[in-house]
Amino acid sequence: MRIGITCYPSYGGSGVVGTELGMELARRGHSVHFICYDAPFRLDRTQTNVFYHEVNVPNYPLFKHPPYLLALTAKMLETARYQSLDLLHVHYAIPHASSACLARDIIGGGLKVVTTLHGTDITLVASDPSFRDVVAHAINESDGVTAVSENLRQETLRSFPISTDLVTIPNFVDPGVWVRRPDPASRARFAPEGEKILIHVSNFRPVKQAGMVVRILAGVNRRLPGRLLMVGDGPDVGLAREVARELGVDDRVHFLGRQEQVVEILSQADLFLLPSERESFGLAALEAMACSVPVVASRTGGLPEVVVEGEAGYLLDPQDLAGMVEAAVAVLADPPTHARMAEAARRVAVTRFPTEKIVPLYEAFYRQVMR
Ligand code: GMT
Repeated sequence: MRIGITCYPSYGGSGVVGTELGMELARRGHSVHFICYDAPFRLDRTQTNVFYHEVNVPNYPLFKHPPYLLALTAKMLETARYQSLDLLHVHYAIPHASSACLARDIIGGGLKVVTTLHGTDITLVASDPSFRDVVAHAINESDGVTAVSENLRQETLRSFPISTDLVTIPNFVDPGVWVRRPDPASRARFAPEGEKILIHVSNFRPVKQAGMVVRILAGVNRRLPGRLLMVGDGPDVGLAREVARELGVDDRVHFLGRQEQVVEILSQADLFLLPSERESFGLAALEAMACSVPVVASRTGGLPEVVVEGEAGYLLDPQDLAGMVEAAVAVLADPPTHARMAEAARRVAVTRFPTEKIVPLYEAFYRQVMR
């Protein structure tokens, strides 16, 4: 098939999923054309069957806001025409699905649109009443729509006037890439012998509760010595630093910023923390699990579909700080419990969410949409 993929190229789960999916489809022989305003950060542009088409947004003194939606539509149209695309697969409804539907309507038949909903496009952005009908229209006008968890599928059906089928296709992880590679020298750089390593990876948006992550570390530290690695960047890094200073644990929290080699860092960690207010799936938790890192997270959104409770970790109410501290200590303080959960985390990740099982679901879905 000849497939156009649009996703946000910056750090964020939906961009990662769109990019990894496109590269895997290319490995499977499809021609994959990325249509984005920048090259996605995980994209290998030298890979066979992978092409990149940059969206150039015109600027003119009259425009207070550059017309991204229309620039994207124009690039989709051009790419679909000259590369004879069969379908456009857009990740994140806003505004990608609207652009794709418009491009298809201009072409007038043949081209299909598949939209994948990732979460905040539905739960946060689209809950603004003025966006609601626009997003619902883009979903209803798509030729096929997927959601990354059953919870997100249900929530979309509850919150929007949807007249089309939504199919759940979960996110995935490559078990050969995301695998624990212990390295005592690297571990020693983060924590002295005998101390536990907790880790959080995110874009530090308010929904991730980065301050709460630091509070959990402080609570754990009252019971056993531990360090916290904060990987990623975003608006709440400053807040998390402030909480660390207030609680007197700033020398125990390492802000590592954006990292390319996340597997290496996860491989040294003992516990992953994700106390988000909402999380439609929790790709970062899945990647940690694949690296045999148990998870303490919020019981919210799609997380219960990923982190099997009591096996791969523990889930608590997003505001239950004491409960999260207790759960973290329960995993960290007892080596047999930790070993059992680390093993289960890896097993769940590689048996339920491996690339080789999930990507064929997208291929089958494309075939169904094309029919
Ligand atoms: O987490 C974010 O704020 C970014 C967002 C995105 O679209 O990049 O992530 C969403 O999509 C990911 C990939 O499907 C999911 O793993 C995340 O759970 C989801 N984030 C939220 O629902 C908050």
